[in-house]
Amino acid sequence: MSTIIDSGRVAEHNAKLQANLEADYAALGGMLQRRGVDIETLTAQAQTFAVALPSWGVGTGGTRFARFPGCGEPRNVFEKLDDCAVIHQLTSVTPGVSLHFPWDKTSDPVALRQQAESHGLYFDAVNSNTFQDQQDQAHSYKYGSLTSQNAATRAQAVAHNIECIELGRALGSKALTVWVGDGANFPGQHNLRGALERYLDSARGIYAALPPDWLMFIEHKLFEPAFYATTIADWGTSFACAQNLGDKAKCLVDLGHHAPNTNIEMIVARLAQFGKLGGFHFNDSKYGDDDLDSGSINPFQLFLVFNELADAAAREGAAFKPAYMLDQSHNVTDPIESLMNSAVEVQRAFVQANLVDRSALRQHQEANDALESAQALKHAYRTDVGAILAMARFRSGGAIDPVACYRAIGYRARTAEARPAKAGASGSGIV
Ligand code: LRH
Ligand code: MN
Repeated sequence: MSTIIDSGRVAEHNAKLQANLEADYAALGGMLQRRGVDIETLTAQAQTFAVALPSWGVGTGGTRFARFPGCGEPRNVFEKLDDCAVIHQLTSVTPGVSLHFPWDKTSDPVALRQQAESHGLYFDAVNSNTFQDQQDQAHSYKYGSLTSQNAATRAQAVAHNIECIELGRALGSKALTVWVGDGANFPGQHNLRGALERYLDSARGIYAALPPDWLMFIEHKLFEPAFYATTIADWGTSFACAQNLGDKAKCLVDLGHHAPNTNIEMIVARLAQFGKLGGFHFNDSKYGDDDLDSGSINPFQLFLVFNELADAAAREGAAFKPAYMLDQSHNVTDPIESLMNSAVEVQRAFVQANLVDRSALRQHQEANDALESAQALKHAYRTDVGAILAMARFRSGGAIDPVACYRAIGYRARTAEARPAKAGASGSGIV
């Protein structure tokens, strides 16, 4: 496997931190042993964890107001892949990359696949885009795509999704994520049932084009860009559509796509119970779809989501494999640093959830001992598993401290040299 960063520099970095890591690891191991927990089991589990990177997240993001690009921005999908390779090399938990079309469209998918494989990367779910009009597009999506009143516009949107499947097949992907911003800004603008009927009719066209071993992820979102009614606004609508379409249709939960204070972990439990939990877009938010770094605002919620995933895995075993992906916008940080940190925060929630004593929890629940039930979760959540995450990285060839190693190596300065900024690169929005 070829690496973007000289692995000798990573070893140099680790050599300075190894002794402290082993001391912290031994101390944590001792403490967990007294709790009847074998630290090696948790570390081995941590080494199996993987969360995919959003190709659109390695460039600086923005809002409708402005985007302030950083230096060394990736200018095409090949450079985005290089940055993803750096993140995986240092964290060892991000082998998958989720592409977005047409932003990542390439005339040479074979070369792209070879580059990915040369860095030990693979392509996770691909994303279609019928929320923007492309240069030479025949029909505008201003009034919707899969739900458009105009049959030719719907057909165009279905054709785009089928093209995404073809591109994904060439890259080895096995799933298509369909998020549409379709909706209304005024009461009365849409016949609400009619819009969903048109959505389902179009989605059946996409579903019919899925290869036998592919999945289609329906991503719900409460609002934005529509601000009165969004056609696929919540998990209930997404679930009903996935049920209606068939076994290859599943629901994707983007943590930022819910009203404030929504009990997202309960949505996860429900979708898992009915076999329709396809995957996640992890991020964090305070108000709307803020796309902030995972675990940066409400890490306890992230833990509670993974607690439900651990419960489902305990029930369904290895067959339970939702797709884990990040979907974030990095407006004020180095995207590579934010993605490394976020991947580790998601892995942290996974390990903490595996630390929950499920049999004790069940006993407390069956005894209606609300306090001890809550404490059983808090006990795991309050455990600092940092040494397990660092040891998992170290043993998998990653960096003990990815951000410190990345800064010491000066990769960003290198890309700033190699990738002169594109004129007029500012502007707004993502990518
Ligand atoms: C919509 C969304 C969707 C992507 C886009 C980049 O808000 O979460 O997953 O297509 O962000
Ligand atoms: Mn998303």
